[in-house]
Amino acid sequence: MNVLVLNGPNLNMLGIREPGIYGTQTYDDLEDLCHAAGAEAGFETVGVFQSNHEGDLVDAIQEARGVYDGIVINPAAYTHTSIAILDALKAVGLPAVEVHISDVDSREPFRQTSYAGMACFARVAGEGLQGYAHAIRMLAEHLEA
Ligand code: CA2
Repeated sequence: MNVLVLNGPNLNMLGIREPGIYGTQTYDDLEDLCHAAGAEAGFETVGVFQSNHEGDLVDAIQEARGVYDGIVINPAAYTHTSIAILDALKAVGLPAVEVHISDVDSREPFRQTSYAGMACFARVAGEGLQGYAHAIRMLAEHLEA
């Protein structure tokens, strides 16, 4: 089993700004956490990719087909705007889990619409970086069922 973890715009700034919302750990810490959680959950390959560009995320989703068994995705701000990412997730048809570091439902109203979430079988939000480990475990359980 192979999992791809995708991260959207500005998540490379983790640990640098807004620690009150996103914590003090860095993007490198997040990559390490995903590799460890993926191995622990039984994934052979854990791909981790971040981009600030919508099209690059769409490309990564398309290229996951035939390579990965599922996707964990934090589209960041594109969560709330990107029909292109929703369409790409639907097009590849891979099981996907949406993850957010913050509790998006308790923030501004514009964060309460999730297009990408419409193509995901589960969502984890408000658990900080550990939410990625939770999402990876959920994907593993889904694939094993
Ligand atoms: O809570 C999440 O994971 C979000 O996906 C993060 C996005 C935000 O637009 C979503 O509504 C919720 C923002 C990511 C920006 O990350 C930063 C990290 C450190 C400093 C500044 C931004």
